[in-house]
Amino acid sequence: MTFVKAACAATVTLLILAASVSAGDKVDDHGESMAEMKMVEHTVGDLTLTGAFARATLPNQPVAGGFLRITNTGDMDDRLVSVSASFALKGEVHEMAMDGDTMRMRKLSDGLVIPAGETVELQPGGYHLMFMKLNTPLVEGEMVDATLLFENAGTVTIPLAVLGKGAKSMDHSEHGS
Ligand SMILES: [Cu+2]
Repeated sequence: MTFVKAACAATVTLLILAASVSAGDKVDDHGESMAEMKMVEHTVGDLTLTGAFARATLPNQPVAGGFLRITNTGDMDDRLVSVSASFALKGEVHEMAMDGDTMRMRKLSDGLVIPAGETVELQPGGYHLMFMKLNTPLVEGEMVDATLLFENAGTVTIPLAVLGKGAKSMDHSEHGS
């Protein structure tokens, strides 16, 4: 499972980068570079969201995945209930799970719990945002907004950096530039 190890290494790097950003930093314009995006964090209630990205899509590709890290600094569990975006008619929260010998994704009907004091990764091969019935392709290098609804923290709209089709985390963005 070399992929898992690689993902963990990326997590450590990103957490170090994230730690250098003061808690009050909020970036609302979409002009930041990809390098700066790695350090951007958005806060809503007790939640801190970092490293948000989506994968570029081919024309007519009906779905796209979205990924980010969610840290709950509070002492109460929260729950990612739903996701929406203007570029897709429908958004869902998905997980990957074994179905017999096959890895499949499926909708988390009850949402994704973000336990108090913990960090949950939405990453390729695991939990992810699923954007369906896209009305426009996602183009590498662009930024797109997605709106997340949390049970306690409420609603937050964050920019997703659109990375290459094989991107596994924000850490891989340098390879395309
Ligand atoms: Cu999915």
